[in-house]
Amino acid sequence: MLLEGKKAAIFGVANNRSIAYGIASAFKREGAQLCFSYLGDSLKKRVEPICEELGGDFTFPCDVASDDDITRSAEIVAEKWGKLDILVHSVAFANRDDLKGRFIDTSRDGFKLAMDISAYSLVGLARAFAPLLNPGASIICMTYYGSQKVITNYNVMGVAKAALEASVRYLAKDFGPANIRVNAISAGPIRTLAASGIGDFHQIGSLFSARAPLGRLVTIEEVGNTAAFLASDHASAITGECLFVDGGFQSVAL
Ligand code: NAD
Ligand code: 0WE
Repeated sequence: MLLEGKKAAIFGVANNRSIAYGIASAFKREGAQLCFSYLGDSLKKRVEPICEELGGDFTFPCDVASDDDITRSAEIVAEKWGKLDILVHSVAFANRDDLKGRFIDTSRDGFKLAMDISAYSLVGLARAFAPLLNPGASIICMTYYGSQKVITNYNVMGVAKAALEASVRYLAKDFGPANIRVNAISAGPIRTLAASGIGDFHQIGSLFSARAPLGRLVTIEEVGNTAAFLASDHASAITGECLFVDGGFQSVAL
């Protein structure tokens, strides 16, 4: 087992279709101990059964928009476990109205919100959890190709993901001397809660499958297996990197 004896904190499970659920399942299979954050009381009811199903140790509330919540999360994990080996950030949010129409119409507040929840939160979590992270620890976040090329309607989320990917590189530099690695996984489109909140997923899926060398969508299990590798000691020289789990889509132009 790849992750035996490692402790992982997972941010971003909403239900059993979440990418974070696929990651947590792979971690569990590889022998990691798990804990889960949830956003608000409505998600607590969903995340607690998932924590039980996956044999997790505990859950805790965290709205990543709140510095107090982030600080408290690190305190809870420190009280329960002392140290941590893996931190998974699988969180993003923008106003629904900003994920359609023209990017130019993004308001200052909409821009700030997307950047705060989807990019800054990685920096805030990394700083709060830094004192807990063991040498060899791994921080992993989720990104999307709309950060690098224009994907219709992804708009302000593309800008926020570009900031997230740059943050991964700067965090990797800061954490390197402590032998802590920071990486992103760029997943192809997956029908999750966040993806069904957008208009025509069916069309995005068809266009994606038609271009991707593997000719199909990717699964949360495949993202989970990649995350398990990145979190493991087999990836001990990989940091500041963005790994595509996209069936090769990103490598094809026409
Ligand atoms: P999801 O809806 O299952 O997960 C998104 C999570 O973000 C939810 O658990 C939600 O509670 C959490 N969240 C939102 N605002 C928050 C806040 N203020 N504080 C704490 N948590 C908050 O959807 P998903 O597709 O699994 O998304 C997970 C990550 O994967 C996101 O970063 C997303 O951008 C990324 N991603 C998704 C796809 C896709 O096609 N689904 C592709 C590539 C990358
Ligand atoms: O990162 C994402 C989704 C992020 C997201 C989704 C929502 C929907 C509901 C952020 N905020 C919200 N806010 C809501 O109110 N993905 C990679 C999935 C996704 O989103 C798209 C996509 C794909 C793929 C938006 C436009 C076009 C394609």
